[in-house]
Amino acid sequence: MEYQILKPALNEGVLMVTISRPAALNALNSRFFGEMEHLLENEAKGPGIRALILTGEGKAFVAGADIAEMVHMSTTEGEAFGKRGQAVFAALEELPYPVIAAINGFALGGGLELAMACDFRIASEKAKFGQPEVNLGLTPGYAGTQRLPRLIGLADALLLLTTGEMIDAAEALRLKLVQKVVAPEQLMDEALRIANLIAIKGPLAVSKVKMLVRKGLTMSMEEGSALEARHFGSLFGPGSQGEEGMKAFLEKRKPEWPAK
Ligand code: CO8
Repeated sequence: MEYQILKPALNEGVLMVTISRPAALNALNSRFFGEMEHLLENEAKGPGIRALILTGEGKAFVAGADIAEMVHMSTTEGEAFGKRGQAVFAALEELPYPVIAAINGFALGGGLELAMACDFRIASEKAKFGQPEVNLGLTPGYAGTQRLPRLIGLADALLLLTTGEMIDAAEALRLKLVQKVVAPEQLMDEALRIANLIAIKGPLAVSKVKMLVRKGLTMSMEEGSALEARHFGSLFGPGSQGEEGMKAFLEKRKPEWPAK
């Protein structure tokens, strides 16, 4: 597929994906979803990928779903557009390695929903956040009503969702909607620094940590702990990544991770 909106670039195990439709503030249209579906099935599944960074070109990360495309949709089309986006964001969330949103500017509506489907969010001091759907007579449609309260709690989520108010990066940090705020010129360096830190760790361990934490949130303490014990055990044994990591420590050298 020839990409028109996404710009993927792979460098030392880190897949950087830039959303580039700056004339419409990177608003999410059908073309975007088609390209993202393709990227998630192809580039993102490439061997050796340890982290993905998602960012936007220009003054927006993403200013929402494309209002010009949505305005004429019927009930059925609106529901289908929402479900397609939900499936794409869920597939992004389920990638077997961390996904980092590097939020350079506006992250509004579907744009904030996209950022929330990432594992963590690093923001520029210039970034702005909001769920302004109610201004348009809409609700969020890409699981924003579900992810926002899970990330920042019930009342703060309802406040943002019902007022549609835009907040700045400092307020987003206070709400723990983002994990770090940096100067605009440091944004990509910081996102890359974190991705590179992850990229040298035990790949299976990182992947399992992500899965265990995410799955565990839907389980009881007992079920989650049992799942953890099973996966912990699976990292031991001859030729395992756990054995290599522990041996490397004892032999005072860097690990060379085996494939499994
Ligand atoms: N969709 C389409 N085009 C957009 C969008 C958008 N979401 N946001 C901005 N644009 C376009 C503008 O129309 C404008 O185009 P043009 O130059 O052709 O007039 C261009 O981008 C630049 O925008 P502005 O001139 O408005 O730039 P400003 O710097 O003055 O303002 C803002 C920036 C504040 C971000 C402003 O553009 C804005 O308010 N945008 C809309 C934000 C918004 O309401 N987002 C939520 C959209 S709804 C949504 O995301 C629902 C998700 C779930 C969908 C479920 C499927 C059914």
